[in-house]
Amino acid sequence: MIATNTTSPSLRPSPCPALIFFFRARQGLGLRLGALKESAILSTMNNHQHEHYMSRCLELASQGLGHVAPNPMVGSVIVHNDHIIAEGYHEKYSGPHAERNALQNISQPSLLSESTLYVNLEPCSHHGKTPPCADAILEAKIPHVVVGITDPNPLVSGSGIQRLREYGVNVTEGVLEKESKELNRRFLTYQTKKRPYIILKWAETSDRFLGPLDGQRVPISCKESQLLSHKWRTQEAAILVGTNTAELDNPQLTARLATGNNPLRIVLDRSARLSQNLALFDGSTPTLVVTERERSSLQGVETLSLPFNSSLLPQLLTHLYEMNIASLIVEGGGYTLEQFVEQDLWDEARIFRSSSELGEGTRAPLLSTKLLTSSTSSGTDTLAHFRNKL
Ligand code: AOF
Ligand code: ZN
Repeated sequence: MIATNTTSPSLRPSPCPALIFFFRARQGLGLRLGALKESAILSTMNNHQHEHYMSRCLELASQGLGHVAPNPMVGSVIVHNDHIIAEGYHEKYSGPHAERNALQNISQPSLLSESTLYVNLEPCSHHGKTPPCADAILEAKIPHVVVGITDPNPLVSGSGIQRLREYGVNVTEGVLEKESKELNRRFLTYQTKKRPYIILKWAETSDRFLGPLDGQRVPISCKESQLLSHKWRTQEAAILVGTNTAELDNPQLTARLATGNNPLRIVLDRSARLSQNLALFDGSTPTLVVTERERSSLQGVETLSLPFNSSLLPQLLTHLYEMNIASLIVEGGGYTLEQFVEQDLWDEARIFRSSSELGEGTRAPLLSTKLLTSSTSSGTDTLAHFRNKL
């Protein structure tokens, strides 16, 4: 759905000094000429062009994956006469936002007053780690802004668009809305559900076992799938396993086969029984131990004490939200994955299915085939992708 505004002149906010200057400059003849230019620009822009430039925003934004969380991935392009004259994206957490980066890259500032700025997320209106993007747009005198989706962050939540409109900027909303939501599904879940976006990941045999009954570690997925799962680790803020997996598989849970950041390692250790010698406690990257005990004797780890009852996972997820962790990948084992599935605490599942058979073993969790969204190949494995209802 695409919506374009009309401004409400009765609602004038109290502007900052820079905006007063801009606002005065737009009074009288200047404003009328500006309005003429705006309508000429708008009439020549069609939906197809809007989608074309918005898809470039999404492409730019996606480069922020693994670098900007818990912030959203945002890209922006500035268009003059159907040509991109500047681009930018939110490159790293606490760095400048997409719109400011695009404005920074402009070589002919005189064109801004006849240009359209595209951005896949509503420009912000709050002073966070950076000043409001809506003000930067107003100061640049850009007459038309095209937005993908509104920002659910309660500090913004429509007020960025409202601010632009109040100062006479024409705002078109909802361009590539579905695609914009898809790209920022982690951020949207984190902001609206107050918990990280949860991805379940496992590898199963063709007869749907995770491994043999004796808990021995048997490689199931192929090399390509392993490389892919390391790449996935660089894209999420945290990775979680249960006690048995930590003990029997002794995983490192790092992204060592890929280029990028390691996620925070989280291990459930109800009775604080895990040994200091495990790879998870090698200090190479931070680990959080969740236990029922008041403290654990493990060195060099953070401990979180929670009751291991039916509210363990919701409580843990709330803690992770408070730690600014916007996404979590759960890599096993069977019991832990099952808990997330049973409590319907998952958003996405990525399952590698190999051609090998085990005959017996630990059963893989079962997801409704109605939730299967794609089935592709990954080396010699099949990668099944599931999405939980939104
Ligand atoms: C935008 N453009 O590129 C991004 C936005 O602490 P800060 O200043 O970085 O603000 C973070 C919030 O700003 C974030 O939660 C989201 O609401 C918005 N992110 N907004 O206009 C951007 N990254
Ligand atoms: Zn911003």
